[in-house]
Amino acid sequence: LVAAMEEVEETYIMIKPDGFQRGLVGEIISRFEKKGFKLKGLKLFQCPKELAQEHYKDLQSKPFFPKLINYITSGPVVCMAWEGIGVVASARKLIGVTNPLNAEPGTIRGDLAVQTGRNVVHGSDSPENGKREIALWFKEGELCEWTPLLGPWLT
Ligand code: RTP
Repeated sequence: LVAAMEEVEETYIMIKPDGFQRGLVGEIISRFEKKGFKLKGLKLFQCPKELAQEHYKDLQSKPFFPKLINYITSGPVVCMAWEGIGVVASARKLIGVTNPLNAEPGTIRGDLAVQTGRNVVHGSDSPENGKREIALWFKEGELCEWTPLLGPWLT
């Protein structure tokens, strides 16, 4: 378990349309930057319906699926790829649980959101889904491989 937690991983983080419209982009990115994770991809993007459906395909039988697709495609999202040791689970902790009313203060959803259907940010739930989602949302050439010049704490 300890070894698994020390793996370098990638996760797909997305600021949803409500987070973007509310002007929370800087605040949300800051939390991942300050934690010490490494940003490898970043873009503002109007998501087509087909992509939203593919991203959330595991939820397609849920009653809220059509609403979820309308929500995610209602305006621009901010797509991000983050890398780091244990970044998948750590990002989920930083984000907080799905229902913002149950999310701990100090988490993004706990501090900044109220409704499950407007919970401002997405984070991959496993390293496999991190890879899958980054490949789904980013094209080749949109990700940046870079070496930190400031010190080893960023690697
Ligand atoms: P996400 O994938 O967005 O990071 O969210 P999550 O893992 O915390 O939650 P998940 O169960 O995968 O649900 C995905 C998103 O669907 C919306 N949702 N609405 N009952 C509802 O109306 C409902 N349940 C889920 C939320 O936006 C949730 O983040």
